[in-house]
Amino acid sequence: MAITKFITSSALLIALFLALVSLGCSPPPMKVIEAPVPEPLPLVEENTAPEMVVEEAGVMVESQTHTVEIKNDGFQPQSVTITVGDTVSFVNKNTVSHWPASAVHPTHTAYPGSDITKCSTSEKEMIFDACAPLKAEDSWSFIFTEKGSWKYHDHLNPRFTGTIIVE
Ligand SMILES: [Cu+2]
Repeated sequence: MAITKFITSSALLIALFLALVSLGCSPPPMKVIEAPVPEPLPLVEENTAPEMVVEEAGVMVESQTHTVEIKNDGFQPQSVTITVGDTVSFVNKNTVSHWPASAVHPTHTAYPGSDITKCSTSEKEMIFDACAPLKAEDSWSFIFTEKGSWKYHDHLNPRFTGTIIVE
């Protein structure tokens, strides 16, 4: 009788141990018995949610938008100092079209990654180049991610120039 009991309880313990090992749990057996199996699911959700919130909050809080107007005598103001991650919005306040783009005319390659030949590709959203004329009251925005002093011009009227200083 005693041997049978011993074997039965040993078998139970082994079965418990195997179940725990297969669950990947390391805490003492007594506590794990109380913990139901579906516990890990909420933990995964909790780990994902805060990361997304932090990213969104970081972008929302730190970036600013600066406006450069394009008038019949050029860009106003001609020089703007911004912080990395800030946006510059170019607004055409003239009656004719303008096309803000990175120096140097006509290749537009001064700003890292920019090149007028990318205007016909999917990379056009990533470059300091409007890639098209802005009509009156149209605007075009670019987020500056590279520190430096970046000269630009109006591709339709290259004597109009300006500088964005990114700190
Ligand atoms: Cu140009």
